[in-house]
Amino acid sequence: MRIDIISVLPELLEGPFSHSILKRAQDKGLLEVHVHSLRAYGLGRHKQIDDYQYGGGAGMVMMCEPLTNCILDLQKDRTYDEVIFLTPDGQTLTQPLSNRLSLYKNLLMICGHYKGIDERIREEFVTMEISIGDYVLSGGELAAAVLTDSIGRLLPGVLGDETSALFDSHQDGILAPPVYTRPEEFRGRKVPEVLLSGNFKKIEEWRNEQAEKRTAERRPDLL
Ligand code: 6GU
Repeated sequence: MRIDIISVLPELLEGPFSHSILKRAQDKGLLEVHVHSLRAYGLGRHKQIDDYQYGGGAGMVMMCEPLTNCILDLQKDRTYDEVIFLTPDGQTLTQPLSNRLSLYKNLLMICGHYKGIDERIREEFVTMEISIGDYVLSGGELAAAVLTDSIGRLLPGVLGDETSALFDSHQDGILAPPVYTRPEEFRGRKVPEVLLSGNFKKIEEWRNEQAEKRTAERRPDLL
């Protein structure tokens, strides 16, 4: 999969993809992430990308022309399955949505800043608008990083143990059960006996029970 990200602050996206699982995904050739600076498409000597909003009001709006020129440039080389605008008024990201997006070949993500982008860019180019939750971030970059991570880890071959994404919290619509490692006893707290039993049927049953209990207690809305 290839993900292109348009950003006014590309530096913000240098870290998240350079480590751990997403780095390995890129090293293995399973994922390509390309960050494009919108500034390069800015207007005039000052490379202007935002302007005052019509009708007045505080906050700048990202202009049509730089975004259009950048999007058209990228669309010359490939067809995008979705053009995603990251915005707090988009649909909320969920695991089923990440699962669906992970099946595509080319995604284009646009990070908003300031008061947002000119509405006509949304009408003209954007096919999908995604929020990562009901709170406000300073810009779309961190949301694009979250979305890219959640998609990237689902690509076949990215996770060492092919099945492990299947057991994540939310993957079955429920939370993951508790897990333990050595030592067997920590500050008087023992690892549940069943996990030491070697009885894999019992262990599986216990994990299912715990997952359901945890979900009922913490996220009854998921059940
Ligand atoms: Cl996608 N962008 C911004 N700026 N804030 C957010 C968000 C996105 N999702 C949740 N809050």
